[in-house]
Amino acid sequence: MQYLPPPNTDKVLAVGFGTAGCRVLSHLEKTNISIDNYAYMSCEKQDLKCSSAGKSLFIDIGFRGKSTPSHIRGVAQKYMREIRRILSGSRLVFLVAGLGGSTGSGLIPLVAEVAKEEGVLTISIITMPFGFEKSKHFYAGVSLKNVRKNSDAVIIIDNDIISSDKEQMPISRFYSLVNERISFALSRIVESSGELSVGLNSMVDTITNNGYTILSIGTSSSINKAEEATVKAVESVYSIVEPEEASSAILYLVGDKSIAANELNTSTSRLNTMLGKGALEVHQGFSTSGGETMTAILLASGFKTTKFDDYDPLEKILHNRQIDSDMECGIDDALSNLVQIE
Ligand SMILES: Nc1nc2c(ncn2[C@@H]2O[C@H](COP(=O)(O)OP(=O)(O)O)[C@@H](O)[C@H]2O)c(=O)[nH]1
Ligand SMILES: [Mg+2]
Repeated sequence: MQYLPPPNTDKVLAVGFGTAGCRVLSHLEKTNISIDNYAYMSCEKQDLKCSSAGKSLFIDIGFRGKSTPSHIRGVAQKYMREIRRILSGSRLVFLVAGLGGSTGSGLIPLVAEVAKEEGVLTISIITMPFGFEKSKHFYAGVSLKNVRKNSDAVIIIDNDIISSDKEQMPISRFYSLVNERISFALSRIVESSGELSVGLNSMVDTITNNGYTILSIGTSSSINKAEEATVKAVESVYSIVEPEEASSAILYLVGDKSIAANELNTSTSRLNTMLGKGALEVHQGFSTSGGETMTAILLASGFKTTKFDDYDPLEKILHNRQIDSDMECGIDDALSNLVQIE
């Protein structure tokens, strides 16, 4: 009997969930990054308009005012066949969501679990809520833990950090700018272009290590701009994780044609003194297609915990002992109020 391989097993898929997930993914789609297929899933039809050529799956929760992540996960059980169909045949999937709301926080851990069952390498890319969005922290913390359990790698983007220099900007432009930055950073690392490229395979190698990965960006126009941009990117990470826990990193510099070899050298040496315990494995890339301002894109990886783990108060009380396998279920409304009386 002739052996026929399953169709499209070499494909790379990206799926966006909820409002933030769909918006970030649609920005990424516009960068022409080397992703073969796109899919969008949400309970709000508006989010699915982000999709141009991609597939979209509307999860119909009816007309409820406020929903919860576990309720949405429950409704999504009816769509399991469609979800498996979207995932099947992919070698690698990027799952993208903004945690803290109900849709993304509910769906991303569920789909990560299904992807694991289907044997698809799963990289979750998540944004964490702003510091002022206190009522969103609990759902985000619980979801983050479940995402990690079912993903081969988790890239965390802190909305506060990625936008820290743009707080004065009108809110209508704000999310769009944040999303542009995220997709710019990820596409530069994944795409195999520039004078020295990193590429998808090296990225996957660097971040699949059972720890969290943090994405940050630093910019500078000073004389030592490569080094200063690098230092800024690393310092952002300090507020989220324990820097010594880093085991690997990707540093990608984008500047103009005046980047000198020794600048790359100094930036990497500086990175080694600031992250890890002297044995940081650094992957470097650079491109001279940018402007006068130097941008350092950093993916730092291997962190066992982050400040966001404290967003789930149950974790501290129970120390990894679970009430049941779907912990939010039934108690999530009561517990989301806990955050507000801290
Ligand atoms: N980076 C980014 N974050 C967003 C965007 N839209 C919403 N968020 C944040 O994402 C979190 C979840 O919100 P949302 O995506 O609306 O929830 P969901 O639709 O229920 O999954 C909140 O902390 C928002 O501040 C966006 O376009 N970009
Ligand atoms: Mg929404």
